[in-house]
Amino acid sequence: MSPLSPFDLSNAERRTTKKEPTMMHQKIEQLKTDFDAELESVSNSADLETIKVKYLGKKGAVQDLMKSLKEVSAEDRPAVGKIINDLKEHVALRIEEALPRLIAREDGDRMQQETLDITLPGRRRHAGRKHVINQVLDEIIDILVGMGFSIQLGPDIDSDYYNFEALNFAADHPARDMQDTFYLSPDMLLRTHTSNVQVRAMEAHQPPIRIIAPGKVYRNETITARSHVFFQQVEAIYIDKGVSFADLQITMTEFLSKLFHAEVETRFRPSYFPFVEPGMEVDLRCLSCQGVGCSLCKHTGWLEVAGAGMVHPNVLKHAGIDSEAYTGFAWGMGVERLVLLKHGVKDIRMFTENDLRFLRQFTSI
Ligand code: 2NL
Repeated sequence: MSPLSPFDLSNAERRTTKKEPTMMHQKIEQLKTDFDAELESVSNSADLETIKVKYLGKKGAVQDLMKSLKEVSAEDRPAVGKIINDLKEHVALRIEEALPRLIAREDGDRMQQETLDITLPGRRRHAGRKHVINQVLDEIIDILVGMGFSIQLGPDIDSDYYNFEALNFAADHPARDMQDTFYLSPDMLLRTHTSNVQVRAMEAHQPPIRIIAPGKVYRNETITARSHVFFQQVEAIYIDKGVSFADLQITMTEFLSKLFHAEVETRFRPSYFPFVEPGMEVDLRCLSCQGVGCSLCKHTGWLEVAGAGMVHPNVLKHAGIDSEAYTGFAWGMGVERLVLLKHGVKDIRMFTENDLRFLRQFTSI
């Protein structure tokens, strides 16, 4: 483009009103210097955003320059326009570079202040599960309910009458002794078996009666690997016309086969309990050695699993049931003992020590 002629008045006139390119250059240069200085001192991403708006916004400094471009002579306009565009690009690029740097610094600052270390690996939450005693107890209940028994519950604290008297315990029976029973008062005690539940059931209903009484029982004994001061018991009672000892044997054997998922062999050994006549200890052919002899069965070939017998006529009479018309069988078994056998646990104390390493070995069913 030819330089303006001094004689071209209209052009000369225009020149006086138009901005000098050098003036624009200076202005652009100044803006760039200001921007660089401001960017240098910016310390957070919020301030950076303010700067961005100030320079690149619709009403920002760069846009102002663009607007004033129309005051530059047509011949200088493209060159000046390019410089403004270069400035715009420079500003945009520097802001783009600065942003991740500032964010990283802010994150770093926050990490310094945080007492919570989010880089630590998470802690696994363990879902609770049923205690192994309750797992087996529930299995026992399911089997017996399936065989026609219904569940009955009663008090842990009961009177001498329901725990002993109604069950044909002689006044001087050793189980009444302070050594075996936790007395709360001369008449009240912690039940030593769940037979107190059965007594109430017999008082309340005439036969046929076919119930099980699961629950905690308490005995004042020395705590060892095989006995504890409290344990879970499941008692069963079946009273009707013509209930026989054979019914007891077959019901018990069927129940144990279901519990141990095998065809078990049982043995009924005469024993004494005041509330039954005859009384029996029920043995199970050793699950571990099948009777050959091992440490589990102490080389006897048999495992003791329950006490049982035919309900004593005195017990029936006490509860108001005609002992001439009706007979019944009953049994009582300790749940812990069955769990020892089912899972090969060596020490009954493990069940109440709440050692999660022990308890977690038994997955819920
Ligand atoms: C044992 C022995 C047994 C019973 C419990 C019973 C209940 C009533 C009448 C007659 Cl109401 N008998 N229960 C019978 C024999 C044995 O338990 O050593 N259990 C852990």
